[in-house]
Amino acid sequence: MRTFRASPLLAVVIIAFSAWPAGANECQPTVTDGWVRLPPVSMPMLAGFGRIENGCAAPLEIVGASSPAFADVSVHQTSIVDGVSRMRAVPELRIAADDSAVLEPGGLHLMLMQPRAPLQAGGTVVVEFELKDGGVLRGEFEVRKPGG
Ligand SMILES: [Cu+2]
Repeated sequence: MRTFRASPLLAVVIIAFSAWPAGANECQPTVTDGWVRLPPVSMPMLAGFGRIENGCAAPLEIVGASSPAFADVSVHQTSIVDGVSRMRAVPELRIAADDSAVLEPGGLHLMLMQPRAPLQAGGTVVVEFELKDGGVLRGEFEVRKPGG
């Protein structure tokens, strides 16, 4: 294989195959186990839960969210203050490198306001998280009946 070292094209191919898949796999944060809680009666406000995993070497900074299925989406944090459950908006959610954020009832959640159409159990809602660096993280959330 005397031509091996002399081929610039082969070198480019090797670099492309060794660098590209690693970058695509390791440095793309993901949304897993996403679901939206379908209330027993129609409500103007729903909650979404799931897990945002940041497998990147850099922190993930979420500064906004939107969905084609809702007029307004924001990240909220529920906490108990003086025995009363309250929630506040989280304008910037920072997830450290190799860490994840869990959105669950009673804690962090997505606040989904004013559905554009009635949601059906088993359906999917897409949410796009807006990142501080200008990127977008897309997540899918399954619509579930309470207790279902
Ligand atoms: Cu909320």
